[in-house]
Amino acid sequence: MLQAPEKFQMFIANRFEPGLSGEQVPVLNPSTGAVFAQIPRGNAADIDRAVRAARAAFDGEGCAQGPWGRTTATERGRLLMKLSEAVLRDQELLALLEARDCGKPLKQARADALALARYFEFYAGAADKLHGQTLPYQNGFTVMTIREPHGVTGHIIPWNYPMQIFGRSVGASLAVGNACVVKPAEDACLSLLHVARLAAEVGLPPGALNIVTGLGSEAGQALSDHPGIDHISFTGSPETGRRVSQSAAAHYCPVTLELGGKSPQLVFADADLDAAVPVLVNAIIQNAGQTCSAGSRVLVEASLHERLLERLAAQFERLRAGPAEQDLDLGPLVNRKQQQRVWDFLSDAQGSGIGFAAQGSVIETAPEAGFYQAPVLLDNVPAEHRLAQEEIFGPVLAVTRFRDEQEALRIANGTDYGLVAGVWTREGARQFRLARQLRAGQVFINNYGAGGGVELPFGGTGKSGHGREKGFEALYGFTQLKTVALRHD
Ligand code: TXE
Repeated sequence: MLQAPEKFQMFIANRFEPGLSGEQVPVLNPSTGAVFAQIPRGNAADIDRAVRAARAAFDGEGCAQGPWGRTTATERGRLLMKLSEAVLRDQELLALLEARDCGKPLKQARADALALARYFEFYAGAADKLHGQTLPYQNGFTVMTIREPHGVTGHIIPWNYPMQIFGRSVGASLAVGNACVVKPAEDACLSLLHVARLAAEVGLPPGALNIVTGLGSEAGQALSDHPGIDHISFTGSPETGRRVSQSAAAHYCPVTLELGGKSPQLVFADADLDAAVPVLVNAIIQNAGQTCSAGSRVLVEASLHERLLERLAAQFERLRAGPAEQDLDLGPLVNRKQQQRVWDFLSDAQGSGIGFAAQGSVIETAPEAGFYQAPVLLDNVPAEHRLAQEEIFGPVLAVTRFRDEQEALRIANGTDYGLVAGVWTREGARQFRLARQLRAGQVFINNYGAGGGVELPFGGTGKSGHGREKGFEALYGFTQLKTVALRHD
């Protein structure tokens, strides 16, 4: 018997609510293509209610601060620590929700839940360690700087790593005392609604965290337009990022943008291939290539090309994609649109005579209506071709040859993006030279962290966006600096 789709609700001021329009958005399981849940189709009025709840938590009435605005840094740290523990307790449930909602293999979904707990833990510890300074000035003055929260922050979260991106942005923002309004992606919000339940359970006051579900063009747009929002952090496509920036600019709202990349890994002839090959492969198949920091280009020194290609091809041939719960190398892509996008790039490769050097497979029992894509290794992709220039966001790795270090650098820096880069070489001076010259927010030498750990600042340049999230650095972005000059002579 067919089960009716489960109905989820949005979260405003610590209450789950259906949304004012009463309309729903269907939620598909990417592993089967079937609808299994519904979420409220939030609109501008729902966003407005959420912003008001957040403002009441932060500002309170009249001149008094609200219950969240009044919390001390230590209290916020303790709450975040409790939230981290609650996430760990419910890790398996969160992983199952995420696997069903986004198609992630279970081990990836579990790792994401663990990372979410780790973000809350990290920012719990950081909450009361964000200091201002005292500054030398004229005689008879004491001058200090104070880091203050923006007030109410908006968070537009994509579907590829909902828990991790929520953790890095909402965790840091709550730690410094902002109240948050979150608009998760329509394709992936169920795990975050459970985290909201946990936030209320551990004692976050009503309005400190609000989640409005719905479509990007409606709820997301309304959030970026809302004048009650004091800062927006957005992760998603460059096109939507630009639109969000334009809307925010209309009310002078600062924006942090993380817009993905076309991250290169440079492999020189002296590289340790045993160490490099599994990392190169994982950097493109993790989350089926739907990772902003995916290592989607391998640039290889010509003399190593044949040997490296052989080893990459051998690994690609063994990769298998299948339903999330089977926990194979890859799950499905998130939706039909993403699958079509990858197909378009691959047919372009065929049309341009770019060779498929190797392909993995989709297991035979995978449901036909699921959004599967076998991993593909493309060889000799010209550096100017759109396959080497544009973000595919699927399990497609483009290999391009270079003659020498200068050419490698030119190709690596030759896209509009600049998020992450990897370098594989044993030569020390070259490691340093490239670390300095590569246009990227993160450079990994003889490893590749796909964004790195919770502790490492992350963000890009150019079309990859601006601002830094993660690590202690994120706390600066979620605060503004006030200078106080006190005259006492
Ligand atoms: O992104 P969108 P899409 C890239 C990746 C992918 C492509 C398209 O290349 O193939 O973008 O994905 C919300 N105002 N990345 O179409 O539209 C939307 O609801 C405010 C890279 O899914 O940018 C979702 O919550 N918000 C990336 C979020 O924006 C709006 C992760 C992202 O959706 C909005 C995802 C609007 N007008 C995609 N329209 C990364 N950097 O990791 C949509 N949204």
